[in-house]
Amino acid sequence: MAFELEPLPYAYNALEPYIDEETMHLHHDKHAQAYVNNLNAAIQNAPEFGSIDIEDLMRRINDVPENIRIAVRNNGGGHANHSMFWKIMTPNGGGNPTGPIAEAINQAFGSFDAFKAAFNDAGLKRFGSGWTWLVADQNGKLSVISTANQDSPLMDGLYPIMGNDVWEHAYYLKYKNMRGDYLNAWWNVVNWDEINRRYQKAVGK
Ligand code: MN3
Repeated sequence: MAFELEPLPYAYNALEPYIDEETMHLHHDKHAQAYVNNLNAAIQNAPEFGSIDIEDLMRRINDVPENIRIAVRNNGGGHANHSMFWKIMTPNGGGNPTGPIAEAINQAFGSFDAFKAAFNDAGLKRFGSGWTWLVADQNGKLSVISTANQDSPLMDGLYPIMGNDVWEHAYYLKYKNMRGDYLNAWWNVVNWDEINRRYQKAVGK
């Protein structure tokens, strides 16, 4: 058994003009593929971890043998994070949130605008590479956090409802050093249907 990179659920140019085609090719076919390849290489000698769901693997990171734990944390985290990332984006996405997540965001943050500002701020302030997240804890309480590198919120018992990748590979070709512009533009491709699906999975509704 091995982990596999799923194809993008849309064309490489489908998120234009917000995310360019060349970035999507490099990001998915090279960066995301490398996490999968490196993860499979790391678990070669721990095959009991090769046949579990990638999210469960992240939850159980402390059960992974110590000699491969850092490789699994980095590359398994990369695989888990990107598997979510492609799906929570869609052409013709964006706009105001819909469904249960809209209500939950208003309750937790006061308004969609306040939530967006907190999410973008966490992404902007992440020094170096990492992610900005909307997560739910085990009681369903929502918060915005940021993680470094490819660390997954699942390792801390938090469910990643949505996250944006603030590694330079996600935006540098088009946005150069302007991470804030990328963070703002990204809301135009957000897939609220998928985010609602993840929210309901997180809170069991
Ligand atoms: Mn990435």
